[in-house]
Amino acid sequence: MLSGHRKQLISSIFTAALFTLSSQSQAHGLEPVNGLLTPESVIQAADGKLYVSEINEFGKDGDGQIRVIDHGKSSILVQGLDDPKGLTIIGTDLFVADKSRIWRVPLNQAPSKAEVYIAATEFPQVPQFLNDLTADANGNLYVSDSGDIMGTGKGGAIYKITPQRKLTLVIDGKADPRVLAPNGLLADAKGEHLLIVDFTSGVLYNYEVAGKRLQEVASGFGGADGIVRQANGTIYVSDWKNGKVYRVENSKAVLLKDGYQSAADIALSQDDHHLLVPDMKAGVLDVIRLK
Ligand SMILES: [Ca+2]
Ligand SMILES: [Ca+2]
Repeated sequence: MLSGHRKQLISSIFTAALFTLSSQSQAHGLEPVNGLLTPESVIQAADGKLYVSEINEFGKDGDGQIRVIDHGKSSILVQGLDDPKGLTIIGTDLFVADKSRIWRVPLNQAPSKAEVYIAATEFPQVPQFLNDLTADANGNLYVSDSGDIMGTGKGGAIYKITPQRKLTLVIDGKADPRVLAPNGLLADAKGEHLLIVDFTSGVLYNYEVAGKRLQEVASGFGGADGIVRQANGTIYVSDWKNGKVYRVENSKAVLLKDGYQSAADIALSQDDHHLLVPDMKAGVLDVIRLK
């Protein structure tokens, strides 16, 4: 038999454990967020903070910004950007693709300041629509230029930028006519393969960098936007045009969730089991629990 005192102690330990569990899930801030200003992309840092790129008015320069959501508390990290889109983190630096240039925002400095990392003139041709960013484990950045995405739907390219800031063309429509308006990118750790989704064709490709081989993985992703891959290998792709998110299964697009106005550049949470979906036109960041 337990004494009354002991029972009470055990019960408070149990309560404390429950409280810790619930505050840990809140600590990740993984609740849907409303009132965002045309959010395009999201990323969760190792410390749990969420960074969201906000285009604000599309085509208007200077009103774009990066929002940070820390334990559910929202604030503006940097302002004065144009139409910021893809985000990636290397070490303590946040990189942002913004129309024709790439910004670097050191996250270990306060107040935060965006500096131009790669200017428009450093590309072999001035980018028309820089879109997604990804990084490999060696610190190389990859960026997609979706070209004339809103017009002819082609003219895109993908570039690689080394940690020494050397920029090279990876692939474009001249090298392979299937490259139309590349949008979502995902590099593997060694930078040997790139997953690419094309906004115009809705096709998901695997690009073998050394062999320069572009292979179709699956199709039917509509106005394909973001790509992520869970640790177990499952790939998810968002469809901006049709407001849907798909899982890739046996080389097929299998619907995971629909009903968004425009499912933009998705991200995985640090725990690998939540999909973060910026619904650009709705101004909402949604959270989908994954298996
Ligand atoms: Ca803008
Ligand atoms: Ca995108």
